[in-house]
Amino acid sequence: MTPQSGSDQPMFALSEEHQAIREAVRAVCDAKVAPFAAAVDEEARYPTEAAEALLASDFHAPHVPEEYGGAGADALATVIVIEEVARACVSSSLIPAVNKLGSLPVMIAGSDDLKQRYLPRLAAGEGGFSYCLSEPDAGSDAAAMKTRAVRDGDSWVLDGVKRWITNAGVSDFYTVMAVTDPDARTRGISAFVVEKSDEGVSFGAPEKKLGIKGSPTREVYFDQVRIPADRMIGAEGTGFETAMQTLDHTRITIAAQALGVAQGALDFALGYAKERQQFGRPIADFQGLQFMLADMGMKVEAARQLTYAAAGRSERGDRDLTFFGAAAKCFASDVAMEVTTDAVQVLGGYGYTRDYPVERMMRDAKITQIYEGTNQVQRIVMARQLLAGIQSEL
Ligand code: COS
Repeated sequence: MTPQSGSDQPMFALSEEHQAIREAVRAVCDAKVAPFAAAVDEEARYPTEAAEALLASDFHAPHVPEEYGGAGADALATVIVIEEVARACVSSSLIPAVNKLGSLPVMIAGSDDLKQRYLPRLAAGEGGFSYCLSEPDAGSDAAAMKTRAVRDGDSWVLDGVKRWITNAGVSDFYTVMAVTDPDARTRGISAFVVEKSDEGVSFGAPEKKLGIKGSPTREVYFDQVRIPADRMIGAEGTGFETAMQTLDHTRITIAAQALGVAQGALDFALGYAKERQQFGRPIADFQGLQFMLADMGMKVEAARQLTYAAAGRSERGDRDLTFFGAAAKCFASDVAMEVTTDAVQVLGGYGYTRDYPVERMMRDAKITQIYEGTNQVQRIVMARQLLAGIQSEL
């Protein structure tokens, strides 16, 4: 019997809707994001132009479902949005990526009331959403957090410090993981929504970073922050599980950033190689360069296929999502580092200067190997899934 796909749609191809989303985002990015990327990096300033353009076109938090006033983009469409923004400016791609990261705990485990209270405001652009898990001494070992939440009548009172918080100070809403039972380790952690305007919330100085300089990263301080008990996300003690489930989905958005910046570097290197003349002809004529470009293109495409396959798992909530989320993030970010470094090499001395965008892309790519879990943590996650016998669901 001959296998049939059962539709006119070619197998493993994007739908017309997904292709249309890519074209729409690319048009916005070409006009309103790419032209400011170098200045945003140079001045280490918030990408205001990109933020406004993404909001105006409903790409700032595309994952919010339509029932809450959002664009209702599925996981693959959200990946495409983030990929395309990152192709132009990685700092700007953190706007849709972190809005998903911060709000997903509410979508996964929050009460209907919490969803109604926060998701429409996020969709309308009335406030961004950040995610507060890491602390100065709790990075890879996230469960070692010390931020405390203590029940007092109808309130919880939070005390502690979160570190490496993307869009801290810019976002109005924060998902905060805090210890509610110090004796129960991961089962003694709970998740809460904290607002920037809550008394006792403040922010540290912006970190001086190697890359993604347009995306503010600051500490968040909680000094006796009293919030109503109904701001807890899900049941008491489920915060760590919610945090890990969230990362299963959002590590794919980091893969999308990595894919986007790698594609941006490849596109620039291809154009340059055709223009740049040495020994009386374009350097693209030389096989040594052609082999590099071929490897770059091959790796980008492999990263894309794995990332899109992972997005399908995220959308369906497949059993093998944890493996695929970690694999896509790890693989695509390693590819991004290799491809952006090779792009600098293709441009030679010019690539090493800030007159060209590839050194920025190389610096920006590095963070994708580190945040939302280092690639060493991703390998721990993958190995545990393999050893637990969780098979790929083709
Ligand atoms: N989905 C649902 N539940 C999960 C889960 C997942 N993906 N991963 C872990 N859990 C649950 C486990 O099932 C376990 O529950 P029980 O106690 O009921 O058995 C609990 O969470 C603890 O899991 P585990 O024992 O694996 O926790 P560890 O302390 O060993 O931590 C790692 C595991 C290292 C994977 C985790 O701490 C991690 O991902 N660290 C990196 C954090 C990170 O990405 N930081 C970036 C912050 S965002 S920039």
